[in-house]
Amino acid sequence: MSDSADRALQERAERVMPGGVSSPVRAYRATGGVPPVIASGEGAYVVDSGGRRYVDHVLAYGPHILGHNPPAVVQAVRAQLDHGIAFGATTEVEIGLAERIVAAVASIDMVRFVNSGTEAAMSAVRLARAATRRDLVVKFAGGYHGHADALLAAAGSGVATLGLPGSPGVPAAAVAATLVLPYNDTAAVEDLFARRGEQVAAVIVEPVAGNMGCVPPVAGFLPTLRRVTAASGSLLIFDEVMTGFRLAYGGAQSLFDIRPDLTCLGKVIGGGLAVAAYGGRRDLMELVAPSGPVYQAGTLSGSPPAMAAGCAVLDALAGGAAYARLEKLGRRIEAAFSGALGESGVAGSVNRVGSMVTPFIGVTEVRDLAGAQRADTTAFAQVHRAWLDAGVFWPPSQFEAGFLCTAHTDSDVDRTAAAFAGALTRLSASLPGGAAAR
Ligand code: KE4
Repeated sequence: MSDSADRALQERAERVMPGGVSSPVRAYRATGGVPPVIASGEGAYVVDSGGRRYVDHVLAYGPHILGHNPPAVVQAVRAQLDHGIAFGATTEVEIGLAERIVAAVASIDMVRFVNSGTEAAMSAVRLARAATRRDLVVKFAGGYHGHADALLAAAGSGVATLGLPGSPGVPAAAVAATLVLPYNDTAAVEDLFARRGEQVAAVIVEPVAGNMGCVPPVAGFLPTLRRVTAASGSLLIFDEVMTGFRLAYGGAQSLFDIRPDLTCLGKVIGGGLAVAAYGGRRDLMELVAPSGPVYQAGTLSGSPPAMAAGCAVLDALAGGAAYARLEKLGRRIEAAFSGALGESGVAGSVNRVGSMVTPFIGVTEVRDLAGAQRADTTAFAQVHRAWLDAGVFWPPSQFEAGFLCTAHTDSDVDRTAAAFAGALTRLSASLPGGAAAR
């Protein structure tokens, strides 16, 4: 679509929705330009309102691991719609998705469906605080667990800092019991638990971070979290809203052989419909109302069409072939991005785990938020513009992960990489010595 037509729609949107969007990242404030207004999706592609087609690496920020509108998922949702949309009662399809999740994720004995990752994370934290009768929750700078007040804690200065409100409207009291540590800082975790472990209700962590760009855990980080929480009577919560069923059928936890006490899920388990969940040890989950006193509820939790979508997606993933394909595509795009950086002379690095990938521009190693923030976001914005011009739809922020799906082909990946390489060549020419490593 022409920028002018997109701009007209964007102006219409901005009159009635803050920033013209239903979620901030979609407004392209970090990269500039006019966000395409998307009309449809099919397989690995989206089409904007003017009919222009893009290779899609946003994939709705993770859900579409099979690509858009996979026939089996559409058929399952359509069949469910013929029976009704929502009943305020348990349905067999809901039981079916719960059984699939329990069978797939070793640490999950029971699961509760909610409607967003935010709800999943806030409920898991409430449950952990109730189960341990402690208030202190530890999260990591750059970790995103939705926008519930207690988890919208920004990292203050220093290493282990009490959370600062991450947004106006979040009262200091709401984050007073939220401690923020640097991701991958095993020493800081050891030090905190040596001093205050008995006060910690839970640690909540993305086992592979995806919200500061893709940042894998360093060796020893996750095992240390498991050890110190178990030793101090704290709980370990894996926020697998993004990684769950994306990195492996058993979640990232199966890749790293860690059994958290609670797990948050979302995105993939709903196939693009509004589904998330939290689950874990039976003794903990049976504290959740109505089995126990920990209150949590939701009008549309367990929405039958969404449950049907989730069952169809998990059935398509269960055989494992999808992950082999995603790993092959992931290796291809990672090698192409790294090669392009090397050939261009522009400093940068590529972080990837499975089908989550982020090329960082201007910084040669990213293992935490401070590292990610050293990236050259102006240069990234130029790369993002080049992707859009080349018909590639990539998350509009250096601090987001790009995604692959089973519908991507080698030539789709090559096209994305070629546009990346072209942008770097232009960058290298414009920045003496390329984007200097910082
Ligand atoms: P939602 O409330 O947006 O469904 O999920 C929150 C959430 C929780 N945990 C993790 C690990 C997440 O990645 C998310 C949401 N992810 C972002 C992508 N960075 C959603 C995109 C958006 O906010 O529009």
